[in-house]
Amino acid sequence: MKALKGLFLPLLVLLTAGWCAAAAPIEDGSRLWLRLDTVDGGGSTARISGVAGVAMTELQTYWQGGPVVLRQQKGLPREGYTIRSQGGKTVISAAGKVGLFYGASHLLRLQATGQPCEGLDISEAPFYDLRILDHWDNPNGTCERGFAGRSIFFDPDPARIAMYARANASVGINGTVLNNVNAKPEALSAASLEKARSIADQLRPYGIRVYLSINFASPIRLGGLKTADPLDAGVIRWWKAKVDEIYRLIPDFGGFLVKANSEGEPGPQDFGRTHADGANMLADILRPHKGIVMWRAFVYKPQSSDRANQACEEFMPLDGRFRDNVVIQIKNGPVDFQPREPYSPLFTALRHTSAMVEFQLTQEYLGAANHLVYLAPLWQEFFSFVPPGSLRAMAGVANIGDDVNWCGHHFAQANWYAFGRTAWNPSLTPEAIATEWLAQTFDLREASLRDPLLGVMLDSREAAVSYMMPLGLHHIFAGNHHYGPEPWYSPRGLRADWTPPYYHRADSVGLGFDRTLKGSANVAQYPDSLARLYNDIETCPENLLAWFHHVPWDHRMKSGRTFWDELCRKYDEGVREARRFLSVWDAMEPCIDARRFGEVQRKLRIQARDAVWWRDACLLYFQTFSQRPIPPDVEHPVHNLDEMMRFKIRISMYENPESGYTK
Ligand code: GCV
Repeated sequence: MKALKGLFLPLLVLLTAGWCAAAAPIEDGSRLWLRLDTVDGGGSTARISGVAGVAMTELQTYWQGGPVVLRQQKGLPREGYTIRSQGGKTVISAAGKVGLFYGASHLLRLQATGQPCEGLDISEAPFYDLRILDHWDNPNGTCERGFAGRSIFFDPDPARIAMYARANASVGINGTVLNNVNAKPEALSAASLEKARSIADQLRPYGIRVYLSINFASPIRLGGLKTADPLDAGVIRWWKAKVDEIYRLIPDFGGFLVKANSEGEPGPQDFGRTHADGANMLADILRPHKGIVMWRAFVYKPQSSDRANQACEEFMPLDGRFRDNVVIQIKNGPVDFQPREPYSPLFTALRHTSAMVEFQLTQEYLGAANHLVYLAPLWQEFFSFVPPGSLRAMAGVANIGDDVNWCGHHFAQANWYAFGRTAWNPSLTPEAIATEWLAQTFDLREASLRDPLLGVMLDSREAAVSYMMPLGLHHIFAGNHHYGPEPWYSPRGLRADWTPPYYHRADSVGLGFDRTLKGSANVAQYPDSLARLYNDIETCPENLLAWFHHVPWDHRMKSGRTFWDELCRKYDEGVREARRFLSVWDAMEPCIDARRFGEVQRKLRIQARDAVWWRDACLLYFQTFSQRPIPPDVEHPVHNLDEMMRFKIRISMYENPESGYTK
């Protein structure tokens, strides 16, 4: 079917190209999905009446339709809104100005996506109260795992920050953590706080609250104290004074995000205390200001037998011991934002503690800003196991930088957009969100033009899993930067859980990490029905097989093929998909402005090339263990394993990928 689509698509697009805007003007992507033309001055002011504020400005600038009334109305949910067509007018009602902006954005979205703007009777309220972007931005302006340039907060450009605020609020994002979870103590210095105040002032009209990541040892490293023990009176006084200082500057400050006792960051355990001791100390100080603590559960130590077990091991004994203004922020999977992981069992294990999910928008493990990978299907997969209602909030590690197109790849903007829309309403389908985004971002409203690209977006995550690490493989990335494949990476002396062999465990018997009851018993952290399913190699979902099992090379798959043959096919399928994405895009040329078309095309070529590199590296390397031939109907590797193993990817190669990977 896909092959057929590949054949007919270019023809179809050419036939329908007449519907595309002829010779679309050059665009650089800086307007994101907010590309409506501005309304000519006159008249518009009179058409928009009611409550003054950002909603009114937005409508005055972009709304092309009839009169709109903005009305404040008691009794509606705090950030919700209604939109009703009444007597020739459109009435947007909300409890406050932020709700009015959300309503105005929705009306403009209807306009931009070509939907009816009359006969409206809409009532909306956000599913989560907290819809937060976590920036991993450093004080020196770099962004950890950022692939879209430097931090927009380093030397903030007011016009850029205003656009950032509009964009976030247009999809309902209402919080932003300004700095990296690997936080420097100076994040709380007077100068940093003054900068945070200025950003907070610019974001406030759009309903976005500012949060900060903190370094748990700040009382020592910034305050000059001898300890950061959370039960020490002097330490508590120091934090209280610091929190008071913050709230004097930022009265609606949201609270702290904390990475403690993880990957070398300081934490309460350094002083013989627990995560709960640390989190509660901060929570008590923040409470009078209505601030919260987001305490991360991303913890693992080198000595443990299975990294995937550790969050439950550390946090379950503390269940019920956290204050109610503490939320445990848990990555969607138990290891680390891999292309596919099962959900983190901590979500279903915690019973008496608030939890929020942390997704990663920046594509640390998904081809950086070079690969088109639409993430909403990954989030939907997560929500099929962890009901949205069991969580208090949703956070996403931002993929935003000072690149002109904000995210490094035009399609990475879709992940920012989809994050906001999903946090607003997790029951929106990835398809519905992508459809909205394509209409707004590329003016693709005609189904015949849009659908092939929509298909690419929806298939892109599965394709990346296939060409990177199918069938439950995980963390076989190149050391440190996580861009390309290095399943062999294992420098002497490096802790084992920072090397791919720890995760894939390839040997002459098979491939994969035994997490069954006979192995690390990770399956036991899941509810019984899932534990049973995952524990048995015959019932374990095949897309997680090597996650939970050490799978024999000749294990019979549902297709009737051996595991080895299936692995070969999956890798090859990923390569074919990446090539298909490129051909779909190539056929879109008549419909897309030249600059964005060329930029995306270059990235898709890189993606297709990288997919071959992944397939070749992994299959040739695993073949040294399997000792089995690559099936004849699978495209054979074009690279040589020794050369690939000798070759060291340098960061410049994925930041400037056109320099190429080969010697
Ligand atoms: C911010 C992974 C990433 C780190 C990141 C860490 C975390 O280990 O590689 O860059 O640090 O996760 O989420 O804390």
